[in-house]
Amino acid sequence: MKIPSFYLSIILCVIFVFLGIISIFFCFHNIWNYNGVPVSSYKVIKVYPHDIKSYTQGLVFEEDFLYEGAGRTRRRHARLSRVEVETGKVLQKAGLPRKYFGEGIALFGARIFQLTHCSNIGFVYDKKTFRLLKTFYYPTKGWGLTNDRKNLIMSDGTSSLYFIDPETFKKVRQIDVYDGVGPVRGLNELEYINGRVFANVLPGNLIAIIDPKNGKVEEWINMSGVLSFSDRFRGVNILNGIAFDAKKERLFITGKLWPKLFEIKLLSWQQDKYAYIKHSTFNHIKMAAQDILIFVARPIRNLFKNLCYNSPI
Ligand SMILES: [Ca+2]
Repeated sequence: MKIPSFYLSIILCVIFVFLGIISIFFCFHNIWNYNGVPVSSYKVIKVYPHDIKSYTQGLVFEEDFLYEGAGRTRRRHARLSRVEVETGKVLQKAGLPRKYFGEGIALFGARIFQLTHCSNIGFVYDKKTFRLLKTFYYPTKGWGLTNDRKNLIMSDGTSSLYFIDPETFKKVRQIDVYDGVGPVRGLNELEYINGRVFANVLPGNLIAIIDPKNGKVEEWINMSGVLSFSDRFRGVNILNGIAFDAKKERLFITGKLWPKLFEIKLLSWQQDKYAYIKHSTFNHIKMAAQDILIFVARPIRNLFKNLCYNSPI
């Protein structure tokens, strides 16, 4: 039987519309829910300068200043810095010996604690003078660090968070972090905010908001699109700095070698559906466009780099 071309066109149109709807659904289905957990978006409130040579591994805010722990790079030792927020200017610093790769930091009373990646050794400094007071041992890798006013809370790149006594450095307890699917591995930089642990998860652009009593991820923040195309093109690394100004309720975000520090406001799907859809959809489209541009532009840039390198001039 021969199907008339008119009806064939109608059938094809219906199939294409159906496939289009399915594609859109799969593109955006995890905007407001990921692994069975609600996803929040964000809005940038203010942008501040950030040291592009700082391989950020830990970030804390206290009494008008940011404290930043940075890892070792080819040209720089790992270090601890006190930074002016508005200008990004380093006001005070302490370097680690070359053999150590600096990781997460936490402030506790008059002391600053800093982890190292694979050396099983942490450093304790006087907060005012940055004088080294002592070192301490831990058996795991060191990634992120924060505190809940009682214990230090530490991550090691797995799905575990360790609660450590800041006087004896003994483990008090341990929780395993999970979402609706299973364990959440790659927990990295941490920040304790209003009774919850914020942790960025490696790899990706997601920050987990964790209940420290049981390890349950209550919410995700999708940080996609926070860096512009030109900023991402500089060879920046991942998001890895979360700090909170409790007095003014300012949430700061930055990353390894990022040129900017962002003050952001969370946009919850439950609280403001319109703002959430507007911002998260825009950020997803911006991120996808940036990825395509970078995918196309990088080989072209590398080609010109090689031409310059081979030039006799
Ligand atoms: Ca932090």
